[in-house]
Amino acid sequence: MFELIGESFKSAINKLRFVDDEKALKNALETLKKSLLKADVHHKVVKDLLVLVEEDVKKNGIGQKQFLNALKVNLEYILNVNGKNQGFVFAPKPPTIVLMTGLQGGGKTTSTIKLANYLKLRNKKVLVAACDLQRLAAVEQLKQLCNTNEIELFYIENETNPIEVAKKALEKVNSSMVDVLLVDTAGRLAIDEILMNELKDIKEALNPHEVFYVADAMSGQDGVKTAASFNEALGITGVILSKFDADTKGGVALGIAKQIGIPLRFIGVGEKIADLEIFIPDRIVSRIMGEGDLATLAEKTAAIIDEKEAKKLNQKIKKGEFNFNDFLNQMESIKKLGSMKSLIGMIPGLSNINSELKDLDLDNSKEILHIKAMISSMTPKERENPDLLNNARKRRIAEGAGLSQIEVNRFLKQFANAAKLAKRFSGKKGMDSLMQMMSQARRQF
Ligand SMILES: Nc1nc2c(ncn2[C@@H]2O[C@H](COP(=O)(O)OP(=O)(O)O)[C@@H](O)[C@H]2O)c(=O)[nH]1
Ligand SMILES: [Mg+2]
Repeated sequence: MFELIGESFKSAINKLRFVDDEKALKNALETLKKSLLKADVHHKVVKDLLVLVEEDVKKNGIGQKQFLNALKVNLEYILNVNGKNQGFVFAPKPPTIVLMTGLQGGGKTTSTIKLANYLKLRNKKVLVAACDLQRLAAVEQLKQLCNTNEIELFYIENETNPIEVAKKALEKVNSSMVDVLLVDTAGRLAIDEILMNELKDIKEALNPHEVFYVADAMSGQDGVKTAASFNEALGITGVILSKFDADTKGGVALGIAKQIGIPLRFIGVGEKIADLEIFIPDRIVSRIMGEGDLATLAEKTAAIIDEKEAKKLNQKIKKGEFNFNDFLNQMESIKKLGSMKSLIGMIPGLSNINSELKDLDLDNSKEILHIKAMISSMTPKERENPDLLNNARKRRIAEGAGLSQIEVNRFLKQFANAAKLAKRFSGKKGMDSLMQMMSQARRQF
């Protein structure tokens, strides 16, 4: 997610070969400055960060370790806005009311659905309110998104006044057991008074706990300026940075909190519903430094794993009964965690893993499409029991999937190996074996 910035830190630190070398420190700071500016971090934020890092290093002695520490501590400081919320914060008493704002096309509706999904996975009851009545297709877009993702939507057919919809949605959540109300609103191509007045009226009607501004990462520093204007006119409590996947530089994410005094709360990293990352400064710093982020990974995993199902699966694995249906189910679960790229970045030591695995797209990878084709060519009995697959059956499956027998055999062999490996991990010494495998993997990459 922050590859460029992570790289620039590494190259700055590498300038410090010898301890107590003032010239090397200057060099390292200069390298850092150049690369941060190139990554589109605002120049004032860069300057502040450099002054802090230099002070700390001089105080603690010039060296790589000190430089790294100073960078970590002060980066976290820069990303924090003291006293303000981090990540998603629930109101002391439900329902939590969240108003989503931003320019047209910035990613409000997409982020609203992603947030609804994020909360749903954490067992919260969510209601989305359709208050964008500017674009004809906006309500339709929400209906479709909510429908496919099983999210409850509140809308009023043929209503033209978004404030009415907001009021009625509020009445509804106040009289039912809804945990979070997410209110999607209309945007404009640029800030205008009519839009701001509409938003102010909606805000007054709702009295929301949070007002999120959705900023398009691709608009760079312009996006930061617009966020600041929204903050002045309306008062916002958090920023969601969308389309971060399309922004190779990443600097806006480092500067925005400091620049506008409002914390960055979430980052959108793709068009799919799972492509939303929670932004918590210390965790992000750890990821940038290539140290992983196990806290977020554990949270994500806990949110999608049904404990009962997990136990059942573990029993099956132990008995060597893991079958093709389980495999497909597992794949679906992994998809809910988000992209491979972001998952790998969360595992300590794996951030340098080769990019092939990082770019693995579970929906579109050729291998996975092949595997799915093979499994769909199996009979229900075969899916339940991999041992049934004799040569005649394998031939039939290959034909059905449009693949060669060699490919089918290769997959079945891999599957058997994976099942064996999983069996080993499911035992008492599972964790030890896993650690062993991880350290082997680390040496390979
Ligand atoms: N790649 C990518 N595209 C996104 C992201 N968020 C939104 N989009 C796309 O941006 C476009 C506009 O998004 P939308 O939510 O309709 O914007 P709105 O007008 O602010 O509601 C859509 O095509 C989305 O698929 C993101 O995080 N990554
Ligand atoms: Mg929209």
